[in-house]
Amino acid sequence: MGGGRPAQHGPCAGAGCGLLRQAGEVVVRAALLATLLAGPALAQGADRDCADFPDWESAQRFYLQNGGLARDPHRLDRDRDGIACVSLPGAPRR
Ligand SMILES: [Ca+2]
Repeated sequence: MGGGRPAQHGPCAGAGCGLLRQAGEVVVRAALLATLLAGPALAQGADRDCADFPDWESAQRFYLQNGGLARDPHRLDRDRDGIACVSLPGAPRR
């Protein structure tokens, strides 16, 4: 018996097989790229930005409903002063 290494005598030994494998890699890379590009777009439904709110009050309400300063999963309060989206109309002046 010749050990546990089976010889590689498949039908895919010529240049045509190499091309086929190359095409397969391109498809895999394209799919990977599509996933990377689609990722942020898909996440847009979940993540909210200040630009998603018509005014400061609705942004602030959403921010407080989502944990406020303690959590702020949407990063609406970047400077962490408890006031979300100061750039929106209706935001309190400091
Ligand atoms: Ca703030």
